[in-house]
Amino acid sequence: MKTYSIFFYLLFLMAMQVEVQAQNKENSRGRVTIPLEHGSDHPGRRTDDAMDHWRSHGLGQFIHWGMYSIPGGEWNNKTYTGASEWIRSWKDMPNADYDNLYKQFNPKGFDARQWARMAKEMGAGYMVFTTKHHDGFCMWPSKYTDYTVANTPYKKDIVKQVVDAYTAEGIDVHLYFSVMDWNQGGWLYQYPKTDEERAKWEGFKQFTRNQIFELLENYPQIKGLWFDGTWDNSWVSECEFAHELEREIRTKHPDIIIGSRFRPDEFGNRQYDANGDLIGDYDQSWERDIPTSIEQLNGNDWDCGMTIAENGWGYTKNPTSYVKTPYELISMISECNSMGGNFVLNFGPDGNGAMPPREVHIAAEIGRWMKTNGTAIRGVDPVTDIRKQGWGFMTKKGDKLYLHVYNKPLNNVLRIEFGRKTYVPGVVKMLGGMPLQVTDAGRNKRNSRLFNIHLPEGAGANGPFVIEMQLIDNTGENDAYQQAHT
Ligand code: JFZ
Repeated sequence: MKTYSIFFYLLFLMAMQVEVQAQNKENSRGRVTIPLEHGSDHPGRRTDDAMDHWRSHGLGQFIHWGMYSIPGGEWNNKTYTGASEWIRSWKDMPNADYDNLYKQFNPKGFDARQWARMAKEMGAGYMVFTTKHHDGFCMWPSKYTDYTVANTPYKKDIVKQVVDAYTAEGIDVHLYFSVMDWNQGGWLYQYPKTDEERAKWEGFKQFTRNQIFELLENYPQIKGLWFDGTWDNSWVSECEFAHELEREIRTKHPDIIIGSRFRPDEFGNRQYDANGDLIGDYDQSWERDIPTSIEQLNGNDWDCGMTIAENGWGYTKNPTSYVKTPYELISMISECNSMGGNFVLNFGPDGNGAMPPREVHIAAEIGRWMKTNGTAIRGVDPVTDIRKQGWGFMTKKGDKLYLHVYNKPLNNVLRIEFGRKTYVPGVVKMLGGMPLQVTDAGRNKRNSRLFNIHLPEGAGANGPFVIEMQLIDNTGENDAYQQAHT
């Protein structure tokens, strides 16, 4: 009797398995997946021109500018050590003080064309601008709230000036928009429980939708929306609303680029859905962070938003943390691009609209490097068929391989190792400089081809440098090193 029940139980389990498998479907990568209504809309990368163009930028500029730029991380002679754009949530700054800052917002030093020229000089292909951060203040004259630039002494539309100035410089504009809004009474952290909360929340959802469409209506030139403030339970429970809204946005603006932070799937997964497929067009989770290998990206597009200080995106009068050097930031540009990502460096203008001098200096230093080496950053692909080597990072474009050198060998001989039957070097030169001599350095035990690149004496004196190497196909090679018997 007992044996029989175990037998039937096993039979039941097997039947369940068959049932589950019947519901599953194969996704594009051939994995078994569960059916999702609000998961990824396109597992795998987008292949259209707009996305190709975005992918080709390599370097972007982020700008955080808002009412938090007035206190700049300080209030009543006290210094806030958190991110300066979060100062309103600091116990030492009363909300009422923060919420009245707009009455003094009159940035006489603001000149969008000057910012755009600085970004152009730096070598940025696109920029992301904060239209509304968590505080809810709108840098455009929104019809849906009074808490906007229209009600400051300044009055004029800032988003419009930024969009126009950058577009005129040939720099694509993406708009940052925080869904979380500390100024709107309808914003909730938790999913509504009472009728009153439900009514407020429904109102807030419509307000959010209205503002997003207002931005698309006002600034049709924009190329993307960079959403933020979407992590709370209230929004994470709105997979259907958010998905429908994303579809509507895409219908109105078919080329628009939206990252993985906007909407959750029906299980509340963010960035990646329950099947591990990316939600949205690119992975937005590498914030102030760089993957250790390209494998971690699962073939997805990605961006790395980076702060110059340790943390904190808005203007900070006196940074309390380490401030990155131009060298370190340039190295991050190479590193991100070697794994196919865009590096988006953040700037925080002060309450008067002026870029802090230390940030102007950083932009200029990056620009100096990009002028010579930008061809190894813009429009490049990651290198997946040559193993990573200790002197730095690699990118490629067609038959050109770029060697971004950050660790120069002491003997001035840079070794490159190609796998067997892959490539041998053609013409090799320093970007912005002379042709370089290359000599054959034999093979190693794996039959990898080794080459020595002879560096000129002063190489690296002005910072990191890039070697351009023409790749010659060597897949047909048939001689091999005679292995010793061990
Ligand atoms: C958010 C904001 O809170 C912050 O002020 C800034 O605007 C930044 C660009 O975005 O901060 C985040 C958001 C998400 C993560 C980390 C910080 N995240 O997913 O790790």
